[in-house]
Amino acid sequence: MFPETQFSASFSSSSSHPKPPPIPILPIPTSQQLSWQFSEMAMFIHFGPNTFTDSEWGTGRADSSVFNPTALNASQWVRVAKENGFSRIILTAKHHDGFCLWPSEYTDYSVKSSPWKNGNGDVVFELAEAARNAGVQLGLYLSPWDRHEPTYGKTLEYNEYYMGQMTELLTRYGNIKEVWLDGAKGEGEKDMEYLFDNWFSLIHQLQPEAVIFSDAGPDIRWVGNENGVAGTTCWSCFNRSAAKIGDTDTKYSHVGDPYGHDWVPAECDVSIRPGWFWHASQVPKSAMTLLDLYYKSVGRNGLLLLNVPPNSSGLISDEDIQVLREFSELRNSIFSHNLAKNALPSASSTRGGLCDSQFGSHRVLEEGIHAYWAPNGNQSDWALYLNFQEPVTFNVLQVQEPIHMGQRVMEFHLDVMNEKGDWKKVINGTTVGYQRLLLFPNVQSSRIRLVIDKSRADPLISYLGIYIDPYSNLGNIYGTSSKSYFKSSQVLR
Ligand code: FUL
Repeated sequence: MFPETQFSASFSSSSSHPKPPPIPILPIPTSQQLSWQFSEMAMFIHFGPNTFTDSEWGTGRADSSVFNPTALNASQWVRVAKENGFSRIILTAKHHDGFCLWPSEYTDYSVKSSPWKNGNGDVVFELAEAARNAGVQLGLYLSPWDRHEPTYGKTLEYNEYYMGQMTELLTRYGNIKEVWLDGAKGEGEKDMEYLFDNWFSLIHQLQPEAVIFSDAGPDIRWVGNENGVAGTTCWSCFNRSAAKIGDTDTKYSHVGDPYGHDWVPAECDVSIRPGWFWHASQVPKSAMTLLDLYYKSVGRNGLLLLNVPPNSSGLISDEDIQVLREFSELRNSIFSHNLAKNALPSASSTRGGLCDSQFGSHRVLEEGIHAYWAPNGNQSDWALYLNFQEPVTFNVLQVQEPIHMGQRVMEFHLDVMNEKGDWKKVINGTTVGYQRLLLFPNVQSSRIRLVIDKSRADPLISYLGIYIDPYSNLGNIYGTSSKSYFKSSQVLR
């Protein structure tokens, strides 16, 4: 397989018009799903009576008087999110204990019966305002399982109650970008039929820009674990009909489905601490652990939803902020400089021929997914080459597909040319999707190529990046271990 040259390239017909883009392969994302995917990382905020009672699944019997944060500041939550690369923030407006962080008309079990601000406070309002001012997107979690509400278990009454609360949340607080719900429920709890179709239609009607997350979509799916890790193969294609909220086949959710008819990408939720709610006895994960999770979620075509629970004073704790800063510094230090930036790209073929600049290989060095390289049709060999003037050393590969055209790549590998002029395989991958990051021992070369071995349709590649990550210690390709620059929670100091 050789890159095309002026002589081998097939030119488009005599027409003076440029070749149009290829046909997208279905399913493709909606504009709301694309906007969700571009946000890459969201911050989850678990906050409520559990924060004060040292519990995770509140019984719904804790007195409202326990909810009394002394220094709640939603602007601090938003600032921490924004400064550290989270463009979306999702709040537990109501968790399983049924306590509402906004003054719902349909229950007294809420902030209005708490001592906080003498019952005049509204956490959802404060967060919505802070997020709007900072340009951070807002999402809300309204737990279906409600251990306080007496109508829970009665189909009509509770569904009316839930939809009434949903309507309050989606009509009072401006633009909501994500509605989060799940099928979580303790064993032996009351049976309950949720009228999901009615809920989903209402949500989309009231907030047309929102995506709905649950174990089974409809818009965004749970990745199948609470460790923040997507499958090494991770399709955004999925069959909604094969998944059921509260009774998911987690293996199916983890990997997705190359034959799926629906576009339902994976969201990877995980907490910075062992629990979802804040507990005085728990400490945050290290920045290196978060970096590892980043590779395994954002780097596997998912969105990382990282929970950072405020403490009982109503603020995100200093030690969590410190870790988030270090995590952010690590990402900036690795990813702010694409070593491929000045390389000379070429390809096995170009849609419309070499003279067609719209789909040329140089497109893979333009940021974003809208410009992309496309091969000529009816090819069986697909490869992108990067030539460097000097040998480069790297250990991270980034590949992106223009997912608005559908997810295509099924298998690929990266080769580097050695000193003898032979291609040597560095790493294999399966799916790419919005973004694939692969970490491997250091390699050095002045010629590399990305080969697409299998694809659902002509593969399209929108971005190629190579980077050096000196912190994740994998050694180099010659087997000697590279120097570790990092000690737990002491990054870049
Ligand atoms: C689960 C809940 O049961 C946990 O408490 C937490 O909210 C997690 C994000 O979702 O389903």
